[in-house]
Amino acid sequence: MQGKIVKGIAGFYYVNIEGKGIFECSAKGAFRNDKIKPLVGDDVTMEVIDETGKTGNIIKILPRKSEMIRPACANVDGALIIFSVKTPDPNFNLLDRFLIYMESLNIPCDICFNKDDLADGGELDKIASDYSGSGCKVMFVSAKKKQGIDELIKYLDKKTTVVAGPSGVGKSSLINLLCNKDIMETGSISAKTERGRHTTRHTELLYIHENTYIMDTPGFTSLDVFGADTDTLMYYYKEFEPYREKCRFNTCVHINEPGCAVKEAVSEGRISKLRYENYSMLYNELKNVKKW
Ligand SMILES: Nc1nc2c(ncn2[C@@H]2O[C@H](COP(=O)(O)OP(=O)(O)OP(=O)(O)O)[C@@H](O)[C@H]2O)c(=O)[nH]1
Ligand SMILES: [Mg+2]
Ligand SMILES: [Zn+2]
Repeated sequence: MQGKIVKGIAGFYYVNIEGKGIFECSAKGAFRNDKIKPLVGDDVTMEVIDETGKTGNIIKILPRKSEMIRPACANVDGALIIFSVKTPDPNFNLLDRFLIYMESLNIPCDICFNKDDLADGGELDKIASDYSGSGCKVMFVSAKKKQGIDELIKYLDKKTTVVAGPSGVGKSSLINLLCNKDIMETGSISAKTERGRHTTRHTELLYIHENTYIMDTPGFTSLDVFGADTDTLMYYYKEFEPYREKCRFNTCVHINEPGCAVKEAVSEGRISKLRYENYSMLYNELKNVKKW
């Protein structure tokens, strides 16, 4: 039997077998000697001990395609960063940090903006245009109005996708719709603070349909700029690419240098001002880190 580990709790692994459901398994297999610890997302072979009681034993961990540390998950195909267009307002600087983090791990990353029922067309167009050069697909959905859910399901098809985003943007609400049941606990936002209630605490892979899984993660509120330094940060901004070679100095980091083609493109509206300001903010932050 082959299956996928969807959850690990206290030495037990929960393995989903296509068409049969989830089996509680111990891991007494030979791989114990190989110093490999089973991870959520691992594809495994297992023997069924009790078909009705749904227990089993993991025999072997199949070779991993990839391994992600935070959150811990094997065989992740992609990340979907979820933000809301309102309540809470998007923190685009945080969004860029997520994108940089995922790209530094070589995980393909796209963006889903939820709560599009709360914003007008102009606001949505602005966001779409700001991220049109980022290399990420940008989707707009509403969990409340159940809009865009079919498109999301198509997007996720046959992949294992990790979902990340700040607290309160509606990650769990969307996942409940995608899985067609109330699995994830959702929280209401306090009107005063506009902050979510941090309802998601552990990581678990949820089965959507054949070979299609999604992982909810607890909301992040801040994140270090992983994977980038002052020399490499610019490469995470794909929209700079057509201009980079045209700067007067080939060492240009597009901050204060004269004759900078990137800055010129920003002032002419060919590169999003918001994205450039994020770049410049993160650059200065990294520069200060280096000084320590
Ligand atoms: N207006 C509107 N509200 C939504 C939408 N989706 C979710 N909400 C509300 O937003 C609040 C937070 O939703 P959750 O799904 O718990 O958010 P989360 O991202 O899982 O939050 P954490 O688990 O804290 O990270 C809840 O009150 C939801 O009812 C939407 O599309 N539109
Ligand atoms: Mg949640
Ligand atoms: Zn430049």
